[in-house]
Amino acid sequence: LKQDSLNVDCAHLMQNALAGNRRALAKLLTIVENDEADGQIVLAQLFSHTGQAHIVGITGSPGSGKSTLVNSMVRELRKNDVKVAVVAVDPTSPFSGGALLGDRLRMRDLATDSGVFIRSMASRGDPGGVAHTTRGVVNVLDAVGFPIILVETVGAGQAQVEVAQVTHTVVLVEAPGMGDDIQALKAGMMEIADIVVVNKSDKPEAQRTVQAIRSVLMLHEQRMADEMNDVSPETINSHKAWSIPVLMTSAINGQGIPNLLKVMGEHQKYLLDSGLWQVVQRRHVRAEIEAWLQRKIQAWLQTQLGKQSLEAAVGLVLTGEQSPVSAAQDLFNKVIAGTKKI
Ligand SMILES: Nc1nc2c(ncn2[C@@H]2O[C@H](COP(=O)(O)OP(=O)(O)OP(=O)(O)O)[C@@H](O)[C@H]2O)c(=O)[nH]1
Ligand SMILES: [Mg+2]
Repeated sequence: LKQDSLNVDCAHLMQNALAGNRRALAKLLTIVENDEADGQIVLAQLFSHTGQAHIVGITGSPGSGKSTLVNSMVRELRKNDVKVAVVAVDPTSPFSGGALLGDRLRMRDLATDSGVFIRSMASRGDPGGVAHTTRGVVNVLDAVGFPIILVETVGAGQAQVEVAQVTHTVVLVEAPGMGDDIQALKAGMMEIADIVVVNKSDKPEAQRTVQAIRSVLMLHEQRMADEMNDVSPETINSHKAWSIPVLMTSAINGQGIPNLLKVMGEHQKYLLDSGLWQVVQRRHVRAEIEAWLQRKIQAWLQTQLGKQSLEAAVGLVLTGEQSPVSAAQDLFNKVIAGTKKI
């Protein structure tokens, strides 16, 4: 990826985006999302500017109030003059189109605020998963200087869990009533949560939900203790494990939002002080390299194989001469042997 191989338009977009131009930023993100050759060069060139932002995932049960909460958080951050970017990920459900539109309307008065940038992302069956495309978008937003990036998952699905592969801090949002059978918690969401929020605390059952979640959490406290094993002793300044706080918010009237932001800041500080920040960064970079490698190998394999040899193998399987696994092994051997046109 040569520096000068970026076309002139793209280089201008990048300069303008780095200078704070929002339209240029939006166009740049489209290039990165579409994953064309230019997108890869943009990411390569911007990478040295990344690593500054606190990236926070907002995930949890559908309808628990994530979007309302994000809206409320953005307002509070802007009151304190903190710039913030929001990425809404994976609107694949047939309902989320409407939900997203609703989100946009709610955020309408924020659209003219140059300290806020909101981006909705469609999942497009990326072989590297939702996380891969999201990471590209987040990296660009980090590079252009947003100190906080909120990554909101929409509805239920894989994006909920994958958000942890892109973020430093995961906020799991639950709502009263939903917590009674604590489905989300059982489905492993607790494994990725750093902060649990019981939203809609204006509802009377909220306190009971908080209690139910606290008791489930006791069983998961081991997680951070295990994670500490990945950190070399000399980088650990504090051995105190993070104990997952359960907070109450009412996103519709802004209650508990300043406290949530405060606790997010405390989690960031905890990661930095304990050396876990580097562990997380390392994990992100490793996942990113792996995703690119996977994609490049897949593309290379396709050019090596060609459509005909694959179809020929299908034919052999259908006539009973080979099994799928032996056909795959044969193709693999031929590719490895360096056969150009099989
Ligand atoms: N009573 C009450 N209602 C809330 C609160 N926060 C959100 N809601 C309502 O809950 C509903 C769902 O809110 P959303 O913010 O769209 O929830 P979401 O989690 O983003 O939903 P999906 O994106 O579809 O998963 C809306 O009708 C909100 O007005 C709250 O604090 N209290
Ligand atoms: Mg939403």
